[in-house]
Amino acid sequence: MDCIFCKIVKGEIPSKKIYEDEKVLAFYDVSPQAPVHFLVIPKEHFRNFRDISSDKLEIISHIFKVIQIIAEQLKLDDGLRIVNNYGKDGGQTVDHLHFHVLAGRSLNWPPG
Ligand code: DGP
Repeated sequence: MDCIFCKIVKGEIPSKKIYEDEKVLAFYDVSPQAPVHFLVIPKEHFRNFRDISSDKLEIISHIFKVIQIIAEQLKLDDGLRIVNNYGKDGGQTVDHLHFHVLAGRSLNWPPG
């Protein structure tokens, strides 16, 4: 499958990894929008959050557990933002489910 993030999971495209286990990979975004900006992805290919069948939804809680672990490791105690862009209007550009985690500066709300 021609998916950039599947290639990152397989090591075919290099990435700056923060965390990895059997289900999930976290790595720094190539185009950071904040001093800290990383992505957390399932290793299994889901196109987006709506592509996850009910019996596999536990991957979402696992991803949030991983974000808790990384927030602790990186000491992101002043706050952070978790973002999932979905579809054309949501600004999704890579069709492999991913959560952005942004931190290290005060973030604007609402987003543009
Ligand atoms: P989104 O617009 O929500 O689909 O975000 C996709 C993000 O993926 C975007 O912030 C840039 C990042 N990205 C795309 N290609 C690569 C890559 O090859 N390596 C890394 N580290 N990040 C990538």
